[in-house]
Amino acid sequence: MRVLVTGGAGFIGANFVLRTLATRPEVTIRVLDKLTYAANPETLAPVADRVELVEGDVADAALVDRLVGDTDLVVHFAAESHNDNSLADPSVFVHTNLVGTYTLLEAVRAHRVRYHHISTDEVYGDLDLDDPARFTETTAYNPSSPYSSTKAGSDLLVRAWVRSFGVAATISNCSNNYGPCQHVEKFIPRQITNVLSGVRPKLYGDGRNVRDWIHVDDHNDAVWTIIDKGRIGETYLIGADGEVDNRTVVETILELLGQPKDAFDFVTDRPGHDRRYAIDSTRLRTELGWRPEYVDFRAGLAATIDWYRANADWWRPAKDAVEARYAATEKITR
Ligand code: NAD
Ligand code: TDX
Repeated sequence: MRVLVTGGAGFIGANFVLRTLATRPEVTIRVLDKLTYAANPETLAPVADRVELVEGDVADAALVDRLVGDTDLVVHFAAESHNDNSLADPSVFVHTNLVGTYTLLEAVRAHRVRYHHISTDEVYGDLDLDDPARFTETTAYNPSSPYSSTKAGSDLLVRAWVRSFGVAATISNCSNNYGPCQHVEKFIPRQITNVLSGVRPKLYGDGRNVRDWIHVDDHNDAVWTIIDKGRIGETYLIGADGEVDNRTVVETILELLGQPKDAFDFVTDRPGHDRRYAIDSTRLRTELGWRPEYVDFRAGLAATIDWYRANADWWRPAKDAVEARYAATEKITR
């Protein structure tokens, strides 16, 4: 089976490539990635002789048409993925997340190729801290940021291409991922690498916002479960019952790294900051039989810390530029 993985040099896509090659000998992989600031081709170095890395844009129709015409399956991870960046400059989010997805859909439509669309729980907006509800496949879309609204738009394009043109697609909306090889701009790697660099972790707002954490390998196993067994045209929510507030995450990182639990700073809140995300993944579990392997968040976090400690060469080159970008707008509040 020939698989085209877009965004395969980014965090989740690269983990998908590594895990797929380790577990599925029948699969050959080609990666299409623009190699933006978020990519790190070093992640793919261990499998460089088994993966063809094509540097290019998912919105390049001629290139995408050629690559899609030569594959059995497209798994579309490529995106501009960081909310804070989308507040500073939404334009690339519209280009990659909307025009890029449209371009892929036209190619899979023309070549009648199976397509799996990677999306996020952020399309559903947010929940109050005391709301017992969780997101399901029927929750109404209500995105808050330029990032999440372009992801929501991309999901709707997929649904329309399924219904109008009979494209063979599935969609998954996953909660917050953590694990090895995540860019240091994101919350967990930023705080781990801050502590490893002797810098205090930075908590937005009051630190009470809740995210529903899932290990990247569990996400990627769920993606294969949906590709193997999912119903065409359906959406599946992926989550591992991992709700934790941000302050607890930072305190756990500090504790695991032998620092006082209060050795962090509160900083300016993110504009429009979503309060809470929570996934109900009953459909995926009951219909397709998926279960997460990482059910102990603290243990998964400890393993992730070990990875960042052992792989400073991987993250150090990006760290200073990321912190300089944050420092331009971030003020310590208490
Ligand atoms: P990432 O930012 O780490 O990686 C994105 C990759 O896409 C990078 O390698 C980048 O170079 C590539 N890319 C960007 N623009 C491109 C373009 N125009 N053409 C080709 N390649 C391009 O992102 P991630 O965290 O790995 O997220 C991957 C996917 O998973 C995204 O679709 C994201 O919305 C979704 N998602 C992420 C999370 C999470 O917690 N990180 C949760 C749910 C869903
Ligand atoms: O320094 C920080 N301090 C802080 O308190 C950073 C970078 C973040 N935060 C907070 C904001 C969020 O409440 O931590 C939480 C997680 O932040 P991010 O890592 O930026 O993730 P989030 O905005 O929740 O979005 C992530 O999950 C869903 C991914 O970046 C998206 O691509 C995915 O769709």
